[in-house]
Amino acid sequence: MPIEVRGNPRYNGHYVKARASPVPALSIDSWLPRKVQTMSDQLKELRVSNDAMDDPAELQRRIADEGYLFFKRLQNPDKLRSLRREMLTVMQQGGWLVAGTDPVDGIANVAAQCTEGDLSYTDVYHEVYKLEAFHRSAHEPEIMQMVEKIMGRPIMPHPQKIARLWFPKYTEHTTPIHQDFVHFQGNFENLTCWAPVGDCPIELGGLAVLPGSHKVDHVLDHHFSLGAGGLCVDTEAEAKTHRELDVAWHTTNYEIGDTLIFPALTIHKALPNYTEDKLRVSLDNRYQAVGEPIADHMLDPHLNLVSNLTWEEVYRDWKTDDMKYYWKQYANPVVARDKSYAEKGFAEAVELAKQGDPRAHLHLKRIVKRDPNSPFGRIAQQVLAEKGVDVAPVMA
Ligand SMILES: O=C(O)CCC(=O)C(=O)O
Ligand SMILES: [Fe+2]
Repeated sequence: MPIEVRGNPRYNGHYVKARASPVPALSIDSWLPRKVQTMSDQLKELRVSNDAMDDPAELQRRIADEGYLFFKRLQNPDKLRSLRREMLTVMQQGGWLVAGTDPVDGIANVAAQCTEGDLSYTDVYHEVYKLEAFHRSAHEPEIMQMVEKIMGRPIMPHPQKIARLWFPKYTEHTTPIHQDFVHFQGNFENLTCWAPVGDCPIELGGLAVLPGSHKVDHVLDHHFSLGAGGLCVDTEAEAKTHRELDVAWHTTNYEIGDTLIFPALTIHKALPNYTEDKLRVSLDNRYQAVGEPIADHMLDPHLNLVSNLTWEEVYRDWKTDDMKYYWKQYANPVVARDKSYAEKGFAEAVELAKQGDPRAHLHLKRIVKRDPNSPFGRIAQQVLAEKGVDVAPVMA
């Protein structure tokens, strides 16, 4: 089978080999590239911590040492299955699934491909975002209790919940290597809980972490990336000075209910969705100790700057009130978002676009399409015009 390396490895943040399809069901071993060149090319199994579930001291020791905790079936598979049906039904109504298929199978209409930053993504995502069950899922006792054991003090979920709805055969938009702090901020102790809503074998593109990478103990340089979030760490370059980064990526064939928990400095990425036609659906929510600072944007619905969405719109059809504005009962200091990470990424995209980089062109086109009159949108229009790049269509 031919193997090709896609894109500019310095900026795409994956260093993965695109595979010819169809992709068979894979074990971790069979996913190893034919020629293993560096540790970063290897995939190993996540350590399962179910044995320590009732031992907070051991949980705290492990996460301090390894930078993540992984639990099999931490969450109730039946509740997640029902959430999956609700979410995918909305996606089918939005035209993202092949008409007439069972929504739970998540069979993507590949022609509808889009990602975060596209208006067509938020058109459907924000309908999913209105589901009461989606928000409630982040507050289930099994997660809340686990996060509280790990943090050792009262916690709260961030108001901004996140789902990722990732199309197949769209691998250059895969979430690149990053630390969550650049996106969510607040404080380094915040925890991310990532969980697929449905089984997520490796070829569907689950999350992978670099164990121990949080020990770099600071926010690494992030660069422009076309992938979700738009920012990526060059781990190969960083590993020259940070030996703790010269380790293998750890991931697994996730099953429904499995949950990965990690702090804001742990380096992680998603694997590409190499399936023929399956949407990957997952949740990533953040938790913080009550009383710690929270960045202002985490009080808003996700991607509300791409398309305006208010909590009132989110709540419109909810059957209960107990979860509405729940965070207002906590006195967490609110801090302004540090926009420097996003600004640096944009400046790099502009430089690359001037050099003719097609990924940067695509990124700038997206910005122009969604917000032509914003400061970034105006610069993007100017750079694309100088390069003679047609702003439409956005899709490559
Ligand atoms: O699911 C993804 O693709 C990205 C998730 C992520 O980066 C996170 O959970 O922090
Ligand atoms: Fe992340």
